[in-house]
Amino acid sequence: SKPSSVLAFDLGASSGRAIVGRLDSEAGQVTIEEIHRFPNDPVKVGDHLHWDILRLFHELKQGILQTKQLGYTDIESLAIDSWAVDFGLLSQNGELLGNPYHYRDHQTDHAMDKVFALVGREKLYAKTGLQFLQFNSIFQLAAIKERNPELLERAATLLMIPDLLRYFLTGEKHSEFTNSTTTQLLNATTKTWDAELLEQLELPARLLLDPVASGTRVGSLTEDICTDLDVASIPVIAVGEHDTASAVVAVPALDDHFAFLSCGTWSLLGTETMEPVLTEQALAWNFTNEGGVYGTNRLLKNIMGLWLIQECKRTWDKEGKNLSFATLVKLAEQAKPFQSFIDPDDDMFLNPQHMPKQIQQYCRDTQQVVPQSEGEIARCILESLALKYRFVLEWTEQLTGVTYPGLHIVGGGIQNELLCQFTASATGREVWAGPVEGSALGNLVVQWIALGYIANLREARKLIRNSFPVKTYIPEDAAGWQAAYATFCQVASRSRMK
Ligand code: LFR
Repeated sequence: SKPSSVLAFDLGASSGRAIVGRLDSEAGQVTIEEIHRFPNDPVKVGDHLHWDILRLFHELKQGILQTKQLGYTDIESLAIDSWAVDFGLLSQNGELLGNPYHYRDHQTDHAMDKVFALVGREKLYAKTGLQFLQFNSIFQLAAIKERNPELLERAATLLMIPDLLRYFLTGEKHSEFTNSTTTQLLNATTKTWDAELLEQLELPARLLLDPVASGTRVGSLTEDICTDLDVASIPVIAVGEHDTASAVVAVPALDDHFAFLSCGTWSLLGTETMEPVLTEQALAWNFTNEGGVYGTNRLLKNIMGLWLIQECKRTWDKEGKNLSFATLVKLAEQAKPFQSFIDPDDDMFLNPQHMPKQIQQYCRDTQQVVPQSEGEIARCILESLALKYRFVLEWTEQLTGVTYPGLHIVGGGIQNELLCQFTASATGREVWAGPVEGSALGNLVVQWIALGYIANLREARKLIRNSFPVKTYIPEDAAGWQAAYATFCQVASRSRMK
């Protein structure tokens, strides 16, 4: 039988890409080709930070066009995944009301406490199982309700970012399940919108559509788009539209129990379970339970991730330094080890004006050596991330009672080999790095499951394992990293490790 081709759009917080996957079922092999890559620059206007959603839609159409121009005329379906929690609001007649807010917008800086006063922290966790992050959709909605109530009054429908783009492509409105779980409005037990919660927060229930399961066909390209791009209509599938859900689909694990790190702008570290873990300990450690595809649950914590270094680079670029990521990593490698550490997840790093100064401030506040050069700052970030990975990995083990012999890392972050090596050394375990296109691959294989080419999740992971390289990193300098970990924990507890 001839190979099957499908198209994945994977949108990250700094760039997006269109990737065609080809599945040769007989050979048990997948190959991928990147068709189109585009920046995703947020736009600040007035006091607020927004996504440039119409530009993203334009880029999706460019991706479809490129696919055709490269000679792929046999695309069987397409699907979108993106970061979570953000959404657009539609009017009664289906038009977009305003530009979606960026989850790093400061409108939610004080929103959590107000919601806790109305609902209660424990109650909210018991219902939703979601970690408290100030940007969860629930807090964004509470902030909008307070600041800009007319917007909510006019809104008829809420669609998460991939739901919204999919609606622009197909004209159909659907909420996809995995991404719905990141709103903190979905009940983790019943898997339906929590009516009581909506009532307590006086949020209109009409906004929310019953979630469809990941792996459902949800329309096809509109006639208008087909005419415009001169392509035949393509079926559209709702995959695990939360990029982290798709990334974990692509973890090439053969075991039922495994630890993963999805490494990109964010670092998401945890494990897959069959049920949400809603214990007191999970609440105290602020672990999340996010919905996965095919009945799976992701027990994990968000770690600030490569954002720290991306933001430093952006600041240095503005100052005219123009250092590539590769150069920064090289400078970090040459810098002196174990000088100073940060807790990557301190609130002060969520969206500061000037990341390098913010990191120096943290070191000053905690009476450490203050890193000066770009290399010293980059080293401080990478070592601190690796140490935080150990911390969260050990908490994950305590919650599940499972010992993980190694850590799978997927996503663009594995291109940073220094970080992979630091992670192996800090955790004292093997690191298995690959594949690099985690989310896009997870997106592709769920399309093939939906189309009937792959039997299930387990088979999909086997296929990925057979098709893409995995690089192993072995721990080094156990004593040095053990001492560093002790210092890191001390420093971070001084600033209330989160
Ligand atoms: C990763 C991610 C995380 C989510 C954060 C914000 O790209 O989707 O899972 O917590 O972005 O949406």
